Amino acid sequence: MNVADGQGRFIAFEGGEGAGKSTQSHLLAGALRERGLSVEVTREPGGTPGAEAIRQLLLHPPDDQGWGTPAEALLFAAARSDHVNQRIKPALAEGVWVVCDRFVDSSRAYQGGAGGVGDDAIVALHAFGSAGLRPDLTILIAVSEEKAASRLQARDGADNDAIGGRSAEYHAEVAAAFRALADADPASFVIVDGDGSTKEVHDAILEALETRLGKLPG
Ligand code: T5A
Repeated sequence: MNVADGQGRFIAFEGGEGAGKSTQSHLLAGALRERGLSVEVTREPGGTPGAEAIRQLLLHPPDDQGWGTPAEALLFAAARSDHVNQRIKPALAEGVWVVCDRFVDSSRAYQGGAGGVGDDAIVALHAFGSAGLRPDLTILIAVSEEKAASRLQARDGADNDAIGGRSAEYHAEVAAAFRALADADPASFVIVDGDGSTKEVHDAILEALETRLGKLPG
């Protein structure tokens, strides 16, 4: 398969906090642009004004009680619906590549898995809100707990949002849920080792992308 066919592709990055998703999203977008492709980088929750407003509510809830997991799942799904319909689908329709820092598999791992809402509920919300849109490829960046913790400590110190600040057990369940999703659906996912240097991880991502989607131009 040749990806220089003028059609957009939808690439999502997944993984826990500090895995390097945001860093690698921008590096991948740069590499694709160098090859003459038109690329948009976006993120979840967020990516549109409405979804960015919901992001604030989710990561900084208005009261100490925070959201219950079902409400949290609904808010993520609402943000995603807006993002998909206002931004992702129109970009893909114009032949633009969309590189997204987190997508529905984050809801499946956090709210569905670690939060206990269950996968069926998340998939049903996604079917309703976003017509079940799946990325062409989901890149799961897997890092050791120690690496992620030391990167986050170096960047954020003790600063945390409402979800990032949850217990180590919660985050271990998230990591296990991501791994289980990827193992169950190898056609959708590629798992990349994120423990190496930024360049090593970037090179591994480019190689995986070409193996799975086809040779890039240039
Ligand atoms: N969430 C999200 C849900 O619960 N359900 C959902 O459906 C969705 C969509 C979002 C939160 O919401 C939750 C998950 C999250 O808790 P966020 O801030 O958007 O929050 O996402 P985070 O994953 O928390 O973002 P992070 O920035 O913490 O993680 P990244 O993007 O994986 O990491 P990145 O690239 O910013 O790198 C972190 C630090 O490490 C360095 C970077 O320079 C940076 O300082 N770094 C490296 N250092 C050495 N070697 C490397 N290879 C490095 N790669 C990065």
